[in-house]
Amino acid sequence: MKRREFTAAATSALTGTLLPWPQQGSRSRPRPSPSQLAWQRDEMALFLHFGVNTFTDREWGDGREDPAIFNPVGLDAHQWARAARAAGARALILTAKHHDGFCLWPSRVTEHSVARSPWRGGAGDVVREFTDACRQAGLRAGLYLSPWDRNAPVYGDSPRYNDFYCDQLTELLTHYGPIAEVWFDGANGEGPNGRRQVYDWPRVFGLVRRLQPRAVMFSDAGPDVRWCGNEAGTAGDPNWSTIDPAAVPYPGAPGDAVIAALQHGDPHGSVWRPAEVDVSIRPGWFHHAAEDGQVKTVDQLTDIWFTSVGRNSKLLLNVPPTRDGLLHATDVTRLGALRARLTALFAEDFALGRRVRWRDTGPQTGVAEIDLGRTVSAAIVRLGEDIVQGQRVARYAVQGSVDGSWRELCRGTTVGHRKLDRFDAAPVRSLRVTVEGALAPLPSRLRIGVYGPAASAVRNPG
Ligand code: FUL
Repeated sequence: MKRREFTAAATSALTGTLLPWPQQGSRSRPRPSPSQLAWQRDEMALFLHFGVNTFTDREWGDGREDPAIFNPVGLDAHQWARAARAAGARALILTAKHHDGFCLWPSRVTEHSVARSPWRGGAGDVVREFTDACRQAGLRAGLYLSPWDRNAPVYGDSPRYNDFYCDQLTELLTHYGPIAEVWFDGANGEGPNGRRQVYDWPRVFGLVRRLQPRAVMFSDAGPDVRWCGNEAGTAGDPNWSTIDPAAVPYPGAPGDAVIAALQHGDPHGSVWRPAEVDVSIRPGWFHHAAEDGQVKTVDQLTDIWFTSVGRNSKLLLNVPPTRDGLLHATDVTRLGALRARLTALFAEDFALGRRVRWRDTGPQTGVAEIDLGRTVSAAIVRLGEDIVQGQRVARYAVQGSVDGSWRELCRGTTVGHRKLDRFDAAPVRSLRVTVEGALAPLPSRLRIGVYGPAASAVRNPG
């Protein structure tokens, strides 16, 4: 499908128009690799933006920062890991190097690093403390290595910088044990010599694959996990985990069609490349004391959960360490409160253990009915496909009834790993889920859960 056709299809799906879904052999549908599957099943990771910007109060450093400013005297990576666990996150990603080029580990190919800072007498290594703490806490560790480097003199001198960048990647991927995710952002500005770099992405991707074959690589262009197209916490709807690789040719590729492809994926895409939703708990990515009063509320974070994890994405929630090297108390409390809210919301699945009666209504459509055994107040429906087999559902509707007269509770497009719908609380005794369209026959039934309204769930965390 060409880009324009895809955009039209996505728009049409958004407005609810019936789309003629072409039949495809189920064998030809892309499926996730074991690493992509593990990545998605984690559902949430924390993102840690930390570096010289933490000390200059900036979001983007210019590469001329003095390493002497980096001195997070109270740094305790175990505190980061504890907060991640309390939030229910299963992985953490650290900015080993941001655009300013300052390395949080003692890189051998530059002096612009922790080795020139007063922290731990110049003998410290944040990447080491971070990866050790993750491992001890049973969390997966990921690293962000900004391709854009405003300090490296060879930046813009393309072959030399590509060597330099691959040397840094090699250090990170060979000295710190298993790395679960390597994060490439799309920013690509000028270096200190005013020149722009031409990155050698095939070489970079090949190197990661060789050194850490189990790691997933994130970028606009994957290859394993794609950016969702915004930093607001919102995946697209629909959201296919498949995409046409030609739609986003390289990280940072501009244009509305690129953003649409990142948001929605492509039902006919030839590769499995699910979306990751990166968003900060604060206005900025780095910690700024002036933003301590602007930490997102539990309601806002819960909304983000529904528009990310609840739309077949993984949530990468940024929680930046302060100059002390610790997560701020407000952020830590908020993370714990988010987990408590989610636990309360999903405490009781009224459909659990109830018999699901499926009826095929066509080669790719079907209806499920569940008698809940009693009348409940329903407010959330959770659907899930067995994505080991790929993603197929394109359109569905959910109805509820108390006495045989059905009323629609919600409807939607894609499902994938997890789809969450909220609606005004309604009394429901029987639930009906109709798959109105799918790309291919469903290899297995949808997982269906139904939950009560937020207010009562919070009052009775159960
Ligand atoms: C972007 C960067 O420019 C921001 O500073 C931040 O790191 C964000 C996650 O990625 O490309």
